[in-house]
Amino acid sequence: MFKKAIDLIQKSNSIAILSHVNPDADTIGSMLGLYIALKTLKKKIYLFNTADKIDKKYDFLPMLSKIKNSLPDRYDLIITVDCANLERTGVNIKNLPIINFDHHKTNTLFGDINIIRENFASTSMIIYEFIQNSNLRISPECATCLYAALADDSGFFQYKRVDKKTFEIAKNLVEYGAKPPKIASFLNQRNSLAKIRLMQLYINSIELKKDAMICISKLTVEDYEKTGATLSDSDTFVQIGLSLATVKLSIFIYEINSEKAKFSLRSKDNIDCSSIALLYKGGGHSNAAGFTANIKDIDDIIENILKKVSL
Ligand SMILES: [Mn+2]
Repeated sequence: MFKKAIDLIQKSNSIAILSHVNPDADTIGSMLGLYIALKTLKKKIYLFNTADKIDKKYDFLPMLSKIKNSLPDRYDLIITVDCANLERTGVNIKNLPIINFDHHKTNTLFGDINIIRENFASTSMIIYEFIQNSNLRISPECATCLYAALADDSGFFQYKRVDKKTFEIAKNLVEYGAKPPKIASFLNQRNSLAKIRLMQLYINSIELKKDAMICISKLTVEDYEKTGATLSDSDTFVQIGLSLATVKLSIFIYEINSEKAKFSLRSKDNIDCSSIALLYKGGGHSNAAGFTANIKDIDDIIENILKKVSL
């Protein structure tokens, strides 16, 4: 598969690399790491994300300014990174070959070449293996992007899929020049007061259900407005609920506008979040998944999840 992918890349003149909507460190870091490695092939490469502006949190990643929210009219190959389905790219794609690099359990195998590793803690680990197998070089800049993606997507080496291989790749990326303390500090120690104030509202909203095994929390549009925090400021709040000793499933619902809300799910042990998310046209991993719903349906959905989930 790696060989087929690099052959297809070699044959193409211009390539669009697509990352997912509401970008996280894995999709951004994988895209930039791949870009930096492929740059030596002297192809025309476009980097795309739907966001108007990428979160400041990622401003330490090399080449971040190359990511645009528009694409040229023509390019002859698409590469997606960390996208479980094509809709996640936010791009309407017709009749172009696609290479799909991803680690989501719910990946729909939409590519012509699908390189999926469900057991990997990040998509950037797949990009690392691809670069190594394609005889491309991993520069310190590339290593920084791939390491940041790996550290962030694995919850800094905490989540379920972290294993020997995760550390092997992390170790190699450090040898190639990634600096773990610096990257951790860039990602985790630059919070705004607005974010901490929003966190306070998140914590206040917590309700425990089913013998305190399910944590439900909510933030409204108004909560974001009055604190001045952004949607991405609340990206990791769902983990706070999950950190409670008794909680096995943390459900965080946040309004993204006056009509729609996002459900973010995190679980411990064998509770499968992705199967819940799939019921509502979402997706994800077994311990981390999400979906979008109408605000008016929130209560019904919560009731339904409480009824269905077995703990
Ligand atoms: Mn990922």
